[in-house]
Amino acid sequence: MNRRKFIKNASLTGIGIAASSALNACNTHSNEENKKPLNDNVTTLKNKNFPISICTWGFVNANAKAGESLKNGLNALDAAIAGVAVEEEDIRNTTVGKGGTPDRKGNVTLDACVMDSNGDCGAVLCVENITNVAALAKKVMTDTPHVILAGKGAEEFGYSQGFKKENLLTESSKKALDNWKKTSEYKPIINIENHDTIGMLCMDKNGDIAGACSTSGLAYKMKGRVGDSPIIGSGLFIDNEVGGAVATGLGEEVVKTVGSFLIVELMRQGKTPQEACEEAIKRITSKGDDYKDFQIAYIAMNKAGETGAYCIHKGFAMMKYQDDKNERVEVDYFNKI
Ligand code: SD4
Repeated sequence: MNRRKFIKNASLTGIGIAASSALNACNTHSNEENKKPLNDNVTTLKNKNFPISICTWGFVNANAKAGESLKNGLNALDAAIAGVAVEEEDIRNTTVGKGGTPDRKGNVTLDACVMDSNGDCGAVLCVENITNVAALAKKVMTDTPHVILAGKGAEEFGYSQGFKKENLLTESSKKALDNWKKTSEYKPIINIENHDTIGMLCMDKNGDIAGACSTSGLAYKMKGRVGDSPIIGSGLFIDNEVGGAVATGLGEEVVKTVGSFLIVELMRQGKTPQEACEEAIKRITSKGDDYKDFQIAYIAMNKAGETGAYCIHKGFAMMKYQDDKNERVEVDYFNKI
């Protein structure tokens, strides 16, 4: 059995991963063999149906911005960052960027990450006073020796790179927090409270895939809480040989199954983006009944430009830009009862 067939046949178990790493470490094959994609199942660029942009929830303007940027020749990463910036700058969106809902002490703290088609990535965690945190995550990737910067360090780095200091807490967020404090009941309401994190996947004119994810996290979270959105592999993962995935919803549960990485690996094994998203949701719902109280949604894209999405509860939609059309796609869900 050759190396690629062996990896394809190995499931996502410790043995599969360990064997893959070991084989990588002591590979005796030629360099040409090493350059080939690990997965023969993934159709590569068969139909030139890109550029494509998809994003979580109904962010028409953000997805249009990304799609049109791609059409004008922008690369996948910068298009995704331009797309999510639309929501980061919109104070009406209370779960991303400026105007984001604060933690229970009144601090608006933002999380974001980006990943490009070379497999490089950057992330910022728990950042205050800077609106465009996905762009800041790219700066961490390109202008530091690190992948992640958190809190004050990320903020100070942002100012050194020319990012503006802004007050992200709006009057209406302040009022909403005062209202919440009357009961201080921390109970996310499915699809109503805490949704609207933006995760975006773009495929550019060259067929390269990149993505970005940006959020203010869960409303009235504890001070210092970080969710899945800036965690590479959980909130976002890209492998340009295979595809990409992003998550939205209760981050604690996404992190426990490393959801976006899982979806990309399932696509590597031959699943369609739709099948991979469904399997990743089932990993969560099969653990017990807790899923009834929270929402999680995934969207994914493969190298052939196919897309998929799935969620736990009714009410999630994905935006899709392709062939000059920017459409809202209602997403199928697990909990039909
Ligand atoms: C988080 N996943 O911080 C984010 C929240 C979210 O839609 O996606 N809301 O857990």
